[in-house]
Amino acid sequence: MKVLVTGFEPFGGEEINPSWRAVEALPDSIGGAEVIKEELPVSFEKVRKQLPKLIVKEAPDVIILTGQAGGRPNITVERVAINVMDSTMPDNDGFKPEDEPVFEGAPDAYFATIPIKEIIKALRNAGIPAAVSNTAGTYVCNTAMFTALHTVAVSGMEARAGFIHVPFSHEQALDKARPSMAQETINEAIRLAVEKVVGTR
Ligand code: PCA
Repeated sequence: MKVLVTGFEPFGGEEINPSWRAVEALPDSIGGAEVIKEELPVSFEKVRKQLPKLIVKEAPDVIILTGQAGGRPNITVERVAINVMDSTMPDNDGFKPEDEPVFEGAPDAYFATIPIKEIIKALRNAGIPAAVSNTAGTYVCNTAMFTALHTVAVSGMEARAGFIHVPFSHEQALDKARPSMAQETINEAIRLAVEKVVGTR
């Protein structure tokens, strides 16, 4: 079995992105599955172009995308991706789409195909605060989740795919008065999530 796990580069003036830090720290094999790690650009355009190529090239059985949701206090497993790009904050290319589809003519939405409740249970059992999120927003993370699920759907692959948002790490929140989580805990959450998905059919 092969698992593709992605994190994002920093954005919004941050020096790090705890999602990529967590992915980088993953072992190369989890639960007997090979782990492929990739850092994605915070770019609507590049994600829509590069992620489908990466998925087709690697042909993974499982795709777990991760990103930073600064301001959320817990690990959130996304339920749904919508066919919308809408942002007041420019991406790292300076692009600010308004009410545009991720892919013209694609379905309005896709549900995650990873077992979101099982992942949350596993995290809570390990003492890590986690919950379902019913929106991945309309910024680059939602676009990445939508792109992955759409790529799997149109290419007739069997891969299961989903998205996990992580809070700011403590390092990022030192001067922010915003919720944050230890990077080690974020790392453990992503590792446990991968292990859970690999272990369920
Ligand atoms: N979080 C952003 C994009 C990249 C990231 O890590 C988001 O939630 O859309």
